[in-house]
Amino acid sequence: MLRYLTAGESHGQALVVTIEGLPAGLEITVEQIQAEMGRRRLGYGRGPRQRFEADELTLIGGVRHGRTLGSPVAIEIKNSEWFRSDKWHEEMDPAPGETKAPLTQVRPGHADLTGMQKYGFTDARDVLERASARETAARVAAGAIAKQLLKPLGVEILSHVIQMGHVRVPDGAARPTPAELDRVDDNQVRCFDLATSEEMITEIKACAKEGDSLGGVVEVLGFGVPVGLGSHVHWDRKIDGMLAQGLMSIQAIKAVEIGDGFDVAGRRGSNAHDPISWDSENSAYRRGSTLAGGTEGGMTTGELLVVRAAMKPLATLNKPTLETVDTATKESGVSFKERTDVTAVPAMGVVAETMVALTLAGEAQRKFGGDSVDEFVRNAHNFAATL
Ligand code: EPS
Repeated sequence: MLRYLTAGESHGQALVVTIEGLPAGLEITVEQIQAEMGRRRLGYGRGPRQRFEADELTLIGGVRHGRTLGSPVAIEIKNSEWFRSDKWHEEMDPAPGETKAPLTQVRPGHADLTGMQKYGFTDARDVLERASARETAARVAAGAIAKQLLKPLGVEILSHVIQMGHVRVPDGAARPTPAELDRVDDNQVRCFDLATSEEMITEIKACAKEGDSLGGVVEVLGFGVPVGLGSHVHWDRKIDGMLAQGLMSIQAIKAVEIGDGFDVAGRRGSNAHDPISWDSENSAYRRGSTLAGGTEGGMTTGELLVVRAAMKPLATLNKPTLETVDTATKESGVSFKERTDVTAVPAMGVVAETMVALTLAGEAQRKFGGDSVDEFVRNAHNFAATL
């Protein structure tokens, strides 16, 4: 079983992540992890912070001479923001004391108000520092390792943006393959459809001008996923449920779709399922379409995994207009101005890949087991040979 835990606040000194349950002998380097983390900073529409956050990381446990030891892997990611000014040293100081500038005007749509009520805080910063999507940097570090574990099984995971605000790629547009991932990452909005990506950028520019924010939808694709991850036997072992939980846990995600979930709901049964055939050349069963998104009965089918995640427009606006209340005075006003991104949808795709990778890697570990990577891969190959 793969477990991971992140800690750290957006403007604190660092983020940390501990990953437990990795087999020994997995090749890991700082550069590999750094490359994935760099992908998370991509995307037109991010705020100024992404330009100076270097996501400088240190492997502080579980890896020796470029290989995992089977012990927990611990990673620290410094927050460049902390080192840039004294402001955050004072604001986020762990030593006893108090802030001179509590935030009391809560942002609608953010965790601020409910978090303050739940934890008994009078300063929204006590909530928003942890609720911030900065935390996903630590997840992506863990996800880079999960991808590395899936690699010898032949699994590759990628994402692309299919909707930005109201601008959506046309139905039936081509999907990128792993060989085309660079083309996606090179695109300013990580959209594979060039014409649509230009419309998306126009929309972001228009939105930025008005100090507003944009949500959107990403599609995550899993190539080479083994048959039989997850299980039909218990509600909490169903792979689609686990994928949905992983994706819904990403900041600002409000909906998850497996395959063509919402479209399929409106079809007749005779037209809503992926037909099965026998491919005698490769001695394998095939599905003729991807309506089910590569899962049936809570298990992966071995076909292309297709999952989508919808992100709401960020609740922090560069030009606040949303009505809210000051929690100290109970007077109404507009929510406070905080430096922010116009949209984080392109970056969210990389985080969504991470959550899919961590979910699949965890289930692959559960199914194939093994204390070393060799044993894990051998078990997977032995299973595949029985199909
Ligand atoms: C975020 C607001 C912005 C983002 C941040 C998440 O940060 P700041 O307010 O410090 O400029 O840039 O994202 C990251 C720092 C990151 O690494 O993704 C928010 O409110 O969630």
